[in-house]
Amino acid sequence: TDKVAIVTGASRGIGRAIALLLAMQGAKIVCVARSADELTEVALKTAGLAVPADVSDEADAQHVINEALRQFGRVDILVCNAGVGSFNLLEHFSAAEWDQMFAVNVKGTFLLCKAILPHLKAQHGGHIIGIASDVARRTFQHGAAYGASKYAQDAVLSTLRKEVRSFGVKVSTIYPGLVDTYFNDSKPGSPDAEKTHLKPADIAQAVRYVLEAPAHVVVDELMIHPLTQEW
Ligand code: NJP
Repeated sequence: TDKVAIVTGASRGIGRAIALLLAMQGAKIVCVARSADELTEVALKTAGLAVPADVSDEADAQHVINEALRQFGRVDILVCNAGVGSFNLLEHFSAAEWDQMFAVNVKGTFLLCKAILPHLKAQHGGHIIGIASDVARRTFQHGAAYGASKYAQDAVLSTLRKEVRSFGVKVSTIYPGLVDTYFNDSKPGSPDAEKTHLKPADIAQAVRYVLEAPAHVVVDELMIHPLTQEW
């Protein structure tokens, strides 16, 4: 493939694995996250472009699209993966934590999609992939803010799917269970995680599967869990 793919949250975890796999398949990658050093390392590994940006900032989101188009002349794939989560009883959440989760997970997805859409519509094709969460489909204790943000992100993506299909643009949403990453200040790589968590590369394979659907097929939703996870 000679496609151009923007991957948000590419500095580590799931986004990094997606960037590496798509690059191995020949795609040109635009790596987006706030941490410039880690991003540069991933951009080097993928022979791609690093665009440090905060996805929750409207000017930054537009800058990402402008840089991608300036460098590569087109964009085919947008992976909205950047996300944050913290967990607590509802009464212990600060309003600032609530705002941060909605800013990155919901507004970040909205802003990147909004900025890329004129381009995808004009070229009459493209694929937006959202990394949501299985908690967009269930609630659990300590998950009020994160869960609410993932329900909202899911609503943004499934609304968009209906708005853009007639322009030849696909929207696919992936709903992972537990994945062994730096999410919520975790340290990936513990021996236990082998059984209890998916690997970032498992989600990258799911993205690949979704992207490989024939032109007339769209995978709307894909739920993926470790075999050991009850949900
Ligand atoms: O987490 P982590 P994951 N602007 O912490 C970036 C979902 N998910 O890979 O900006 C731009 O290793 C951050 O980069 P930096 C989850 O909700 C996960 O697990 O440099 N980028 C880093 O690259 C999320 O949507 C699990 O700090 C921003 C990346 O996001 C997605 O998977 C389960 C940013 C986070 O990497 C990837 O998370 C599930 C901003 N403002 C869904 N803020 C799971 N791990 O178990 C953060 O169901 N980033």
